[in-house]
Amino acid sequence: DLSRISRALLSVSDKTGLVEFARALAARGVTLVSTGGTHRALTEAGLTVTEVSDLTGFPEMMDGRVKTLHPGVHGGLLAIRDNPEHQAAMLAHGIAAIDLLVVNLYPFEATLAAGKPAAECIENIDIGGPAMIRAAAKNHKDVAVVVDVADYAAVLADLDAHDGAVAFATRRRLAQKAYARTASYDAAISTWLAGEIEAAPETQTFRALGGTLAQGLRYGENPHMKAAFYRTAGAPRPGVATARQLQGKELSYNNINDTDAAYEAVSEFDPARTAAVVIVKHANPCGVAEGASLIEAYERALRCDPVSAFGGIVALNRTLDAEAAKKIVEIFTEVIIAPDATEEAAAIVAAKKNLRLLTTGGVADPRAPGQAWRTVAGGFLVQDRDNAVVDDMPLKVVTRRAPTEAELSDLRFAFRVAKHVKSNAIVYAKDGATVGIGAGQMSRVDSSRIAAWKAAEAAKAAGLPESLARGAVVASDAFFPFADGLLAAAEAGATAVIQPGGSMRDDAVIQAADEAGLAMVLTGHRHFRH
Ligand code: 93A
Repeated sequence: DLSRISRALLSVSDKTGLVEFARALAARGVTLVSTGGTHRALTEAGLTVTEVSDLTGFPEMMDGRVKTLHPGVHGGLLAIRDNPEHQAAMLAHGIAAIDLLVVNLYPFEATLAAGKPAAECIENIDIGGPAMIRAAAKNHKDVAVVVDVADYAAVLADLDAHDGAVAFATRRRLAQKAYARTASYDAAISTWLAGEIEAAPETQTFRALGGTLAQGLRYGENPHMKAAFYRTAGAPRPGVATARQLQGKELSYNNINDTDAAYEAVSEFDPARTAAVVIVKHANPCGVAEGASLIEAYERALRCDPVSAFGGIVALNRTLDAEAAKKIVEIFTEVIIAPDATEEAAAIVAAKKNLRLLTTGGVADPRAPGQAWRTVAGGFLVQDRDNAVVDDMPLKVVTRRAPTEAELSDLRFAFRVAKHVKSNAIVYAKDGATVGIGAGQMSRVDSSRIAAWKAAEAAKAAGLPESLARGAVVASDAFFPFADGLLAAAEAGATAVIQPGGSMRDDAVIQAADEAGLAMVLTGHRHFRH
């Protein structure tokens, strides 16, 4: 798997570390070949270097636009070393094998960033460099390609460790990096050109993220913002991007965002175990419940916050049936999304012309790996999707009183929901239904108070004398930094608590729980959602 490096072609715009690297290669018996400016830098440093025109039989021409684009170079990079026909072709045409390619590209991105005129940006689009990089990377079985100054030292170390060869594992890693470089280089050029021709947003910024246009949108979060909906490549995940819209108005930007939140949340509930419904408003659940049937789950989810549910998104984890459909269409709803819908249910929904009905073919696996992106000014963040599931977490009882079986089941339910509520998230639950949700507050104690207040409001709306928080359990998406949030829950009537733990003041929080007679379990996992 080892091939000795005997000839290297160096062609670099960024000449940082070049002379030292070339000198180290020469000292190891490597013959050096290079292009105009690189050649000059090396000979000035006293090194012996062949000019690339000696390989091609052509001078560099057209302001350097054509210097390495020639079989004398590409044949040397692409020939398969143990292929007799390739060897014969090299011999017949006087092509010399190139074992190591060192290229960094014309500084297109830097030229653009410096605000240079278009003609200068164009001149800085490298053609020969990427062509060589891609050729060498394709032939990484025999050739090593270096596109980053930062890799010089590692390549030298590899040469020394392998008797003048670069190990296959290194060559493959370098090839991967090489294609990443040419891909990002072309993406930068394409994004720039899109901006130059004032393209629609769908061809501008978003292209760089990779994906195919699913739908142009009337507007974004607000009417003055243009927007588009993209589907990403890779294994399709049942959800809003892959769903079939059976009827209703065109989805809006906010609909898609909220429907995604709702379906990702309802996918936490295994349809083989229970029916479940999530009602979402503004990307937060305002009611979540399990039930023996979808209609039961829907009615219990609705009871949590019937006011907010108006104009909401309803996600179900089983085939929408007629009974549930009849109940859902009683109030104004924007979107219904489910794995499937019976014909009868679809007919009931059809009576509401605008109501969108989406079917996905199945629920998504909450444990599936994946990535989540979001933009920041001048960049974007990438992270793993939160695929931690409470059922997989060993729960640690930290209070004198352990939760009862019923409490434990509700604690898991509440934490499952809290994962899908914007932080700071506080979720009250009882008998597999949320009864009060506090979302998106800047202080945890405020979320606690809001959740408790919502539970009292829900009781009033249902004509019940006592807050729904009484006898419920409570989940917190992150640890309680102080005892106050926990005490607010106890005051509201909660009997058990689930939270990640890990606060400096865990001891004080546990003591407060004990004093209030609460049972508390720690998950060791945090579910921030910002
Ligand atoms: O203008 S090019 O696209 N045409 C070429 O044939 C070519 N070959 C190498 N640019 C080309 N290069 C690039 O020249 C390399 O990618 C490198 O960035 C630069 C090095 O030129 P010099 O050695 O003259 O400084």
